[in-house]
Amino acid sequence: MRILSMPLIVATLLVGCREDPEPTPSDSGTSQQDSGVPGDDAGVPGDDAGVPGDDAGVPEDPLPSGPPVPQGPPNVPEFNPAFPGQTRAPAIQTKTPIQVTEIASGFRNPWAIAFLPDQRMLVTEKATGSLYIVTQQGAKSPAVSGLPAVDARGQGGLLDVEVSPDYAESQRIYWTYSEPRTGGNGLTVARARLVDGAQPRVENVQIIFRMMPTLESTLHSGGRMVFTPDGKLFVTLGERSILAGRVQAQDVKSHLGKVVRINPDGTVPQDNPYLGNPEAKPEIWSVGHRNVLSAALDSQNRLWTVEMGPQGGDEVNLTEAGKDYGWPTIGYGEEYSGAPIHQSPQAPGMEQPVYYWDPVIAPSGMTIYSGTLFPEWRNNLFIGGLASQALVRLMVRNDRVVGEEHLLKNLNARIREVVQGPEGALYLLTDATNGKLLKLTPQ
Ligand SMILES: [Ca+2]
Repeated sequence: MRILSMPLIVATLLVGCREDPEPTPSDSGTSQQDSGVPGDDAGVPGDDAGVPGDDAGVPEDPLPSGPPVPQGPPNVPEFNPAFPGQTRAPAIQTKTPIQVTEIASGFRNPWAIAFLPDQRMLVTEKATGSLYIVTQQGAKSPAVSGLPAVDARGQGGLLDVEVSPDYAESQRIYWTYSEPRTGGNGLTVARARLVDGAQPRVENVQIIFRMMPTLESTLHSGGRMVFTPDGKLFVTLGERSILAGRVQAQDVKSHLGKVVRINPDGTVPQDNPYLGNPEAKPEIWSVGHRNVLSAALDSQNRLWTVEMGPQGGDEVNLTEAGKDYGWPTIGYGEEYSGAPIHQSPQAPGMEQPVYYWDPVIAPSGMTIYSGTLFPEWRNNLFIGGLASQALVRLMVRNDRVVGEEHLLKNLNARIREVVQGPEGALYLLTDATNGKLLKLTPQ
């Protein structure tokens, strides 16, 4: 394990991070143009935003003001935000000096981290379909045996992993993957008992959810999972990118382009929002998503998601039961070819994102900070940025984004995953053929 201050780690991390596979169209976003013009001021909240913060009774600092994070011009300048602060919030800067520690490296395109009760980590590798147990000192187990085969092409492979809330009794873990199937592939959720030890394995593998219908596509798998304190499991899904899938994002007879909510055994909670519609897939929680790659609960246990949008259309959504988040009918972006997708970014009956990026950050992974190591980060959203090669921090007040920061730009690394460890540090994975597991603590 190496402990490096921010300037020193740059040289270390430059090695290997340029070996990335060619980004897929929806990952590629825009090239980074830090010298670009700040853009218009549409995202700057006005003086009317002097709202109380999340923590009642705690005096808040004044809301940030000033220019946004430097970024290129918008891809779709003709679309205007629905409200002030919906994009290009004022740039903010973390005051606490950050120490970046490299715990381990040599992961081939790692995707997700989950913490075991003893602070060891489960780490998935997307393309190899391998799962590892990694200690805080960086020791990596042999690959856990017994996981089913994955369709590793494109954005498929082994994706998220979660530790069951009752792990101490059950030793259960959950994972998502692109499952090879007759007629194509699809996002599947499995669970099993982890048998720990020198040669770890899983036993009693059970498939608890299959995204349907099966289609032949290597794109837009979604795949993030979030357990809730009331014992439910959210799973985020994509619409497979191909036209046959994209149109199903609005179709409740299909799982494509949805967030779903299931019980941990795969059965349907009896308060799910579409149970009154006999044609609807009963697992559906929300509709109209493109490719949801980030999900986390806030301090009120509400589900926030970030979805990979088209060119100029990544969005943050407060993802509520039975609501329609618009894709592909509305949105702020355009096709990567530059062709228009939407007549308008807004429509009655469809939800507006809390925030969007044009140009995109290419999001993946998210945590909402609740630790004590960085008090200034409390309740902030942290989102991994792929094309943006940044850890994106959003300051939120009253469900509006009031400040944005792009951290770790000097690493020049695609950030795939960000999770908060039990002690309040942030843990990251970089997306590269030599992917790294990093830890952020105060210096
Ligand atoms: Ca949307």
